[in-house]
Amino acid sequence: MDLWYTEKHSENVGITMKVTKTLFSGESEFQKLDIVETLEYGKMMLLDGLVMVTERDEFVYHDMISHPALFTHPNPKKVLVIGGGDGGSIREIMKHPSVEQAVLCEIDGLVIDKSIELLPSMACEIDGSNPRVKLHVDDGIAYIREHQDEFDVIMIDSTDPIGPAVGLFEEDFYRLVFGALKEDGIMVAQSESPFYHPEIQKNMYKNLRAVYPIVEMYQAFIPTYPSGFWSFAFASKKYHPVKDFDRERAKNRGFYTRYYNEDLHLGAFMLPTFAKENIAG
Ligand code: AG3
Repeated sequence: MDLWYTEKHSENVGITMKVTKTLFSGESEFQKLDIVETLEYGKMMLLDGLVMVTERDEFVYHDMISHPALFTHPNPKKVLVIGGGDGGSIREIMKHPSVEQAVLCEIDGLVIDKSIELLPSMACEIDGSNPRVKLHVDDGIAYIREHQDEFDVIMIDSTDPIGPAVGLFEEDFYRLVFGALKEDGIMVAQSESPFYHPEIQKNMYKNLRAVYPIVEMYQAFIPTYPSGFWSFAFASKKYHPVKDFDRERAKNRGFYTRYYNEDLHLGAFMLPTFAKENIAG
């Protein structure tokens, strides 16, 4: 029997992958979680039926949610990830020797547990083996409220703005994140597909601009997400991701990144016209 999984990207379009095995299928109090084995993309995690990560292309997302901010900030020491229970973002953050502590605040403990069990290539730094990493199973909004003026970089590694993630796209939340950052802090958030989600983007960037003096969008190629053309929001109190970028420092980073590099850092902030239009002020 052939088994295929489809995530619908619009009413009439979707992405389909051949599945060889279901490794886990269950439900937490927040959402439905499935981890399956696919033929071409390795293991794949779905939340409420939406593709979160696959082993084959997660390197793109996790490089790009973490390294642009960590190479723009001159000395990131304390980093917070909201969401990101698969651990991929923390894995990349841990490559930066300046980082003394990374905190993962994920609302759903089931996502963390199953990632440690079934996705060790991503969860390798959240399995308790790294003393620089702290885990909190908690609502990100509640956590941020109690940790003001603390972080150099905060990453919002969320799902789409439906279900438990809705609040992570709102102005009030961005204001709380602003407060949780030190005076030169940077926030990054996954910001959906410029091709399929212009309305979400318009709203999200408007909300960010109401709070941060520097707001830029950058892009990455992620084949298993809607349209493959994905984006991130860079919101900052002081440092500009292009003007304040130290190319030499990124070039001499001393660790391997399969997607990110010092040229791409700059290139990623160059946007096609339609994407600029989505978020025009
Ligand atoms: N974050 C998921 C981005 C949204 C994907 N959307 C979709 N497939 N419709 C992934 C978390 C990885 N750490």
